[in-house]
Amino acid sequence: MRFGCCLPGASFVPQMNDNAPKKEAGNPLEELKRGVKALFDVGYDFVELTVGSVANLSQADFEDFSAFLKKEGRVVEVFNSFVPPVYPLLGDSVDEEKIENYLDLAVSRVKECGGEIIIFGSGAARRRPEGFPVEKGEEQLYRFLELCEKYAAKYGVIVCIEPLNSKETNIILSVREGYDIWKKANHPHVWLLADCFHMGTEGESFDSINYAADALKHVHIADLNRVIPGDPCENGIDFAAFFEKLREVGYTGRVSTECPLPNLVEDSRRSLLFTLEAWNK
Ligand code: LER
Ligand code: MN
Repeated sequence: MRFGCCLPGASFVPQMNDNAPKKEAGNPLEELKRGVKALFDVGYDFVELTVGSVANLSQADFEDFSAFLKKEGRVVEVFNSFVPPVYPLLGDSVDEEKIENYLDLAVSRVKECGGEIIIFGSGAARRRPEGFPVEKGEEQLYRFLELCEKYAAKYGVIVCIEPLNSKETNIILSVREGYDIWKKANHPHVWLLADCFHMGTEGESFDSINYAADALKHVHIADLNRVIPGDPCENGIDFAAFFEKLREVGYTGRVSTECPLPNLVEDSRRSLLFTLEAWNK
């Protein structure tokens, strides 16, 4: 098992902003470098960034970031928040040409950073507009998964479908549903993620991990309300039970903490220590 941490900054709840680095965060490039270095220094095995944090950089800034990774001897293995809300994937305003241009740039940059996995949560982009026909929305979703396959295969990465919760979007709200869609889509570069925060928020049983085991390629962890694992949380997630499930199905992939971390070093370290202890119990 390898433990990682999502670098907060650009939002991990895509509908909260347009996936662009926040102005008040200072220079986004320098923030990014500082954040990546800090998480590795804390002791994480890998770091997870938003796709936007590299896709939104100017070409010069992106080259600077790539050079920084090389100099540090680091790669960024996982990227989340694949598609910002400016590229709706369902509904009447889907613009496939724009989506493809974005995917080509975004996936190529992910690959250049050493990325192996891209997480397709993107709750706002994949939301079915109110009143839009369900079947048509489904068709568009499967069409988007075809595009995922096309660009993931082109650059040699995989895309994981992320089941979310009903506050964030209105399709793929359980690991079971994600698994069924994964199976039907049947693309060699498209897989599945389980996020215990969304499962807990929707009241989905961890038994779904058994159901979806053969599709799982990534895991996110946070307690309810995105509380840091191990911090006080009323009626929160039973991480021991969640990890037991992962162990039971033989999951040996990556697990990322995905929480707001106002004190990056301190907060991320606390999560890592708790997680290691819970896993090794
Ligand atoms: C959003 O709630 C989330 O869990 C992220 O991983 C989205 O990509
Ligand atoms: Mn997640």
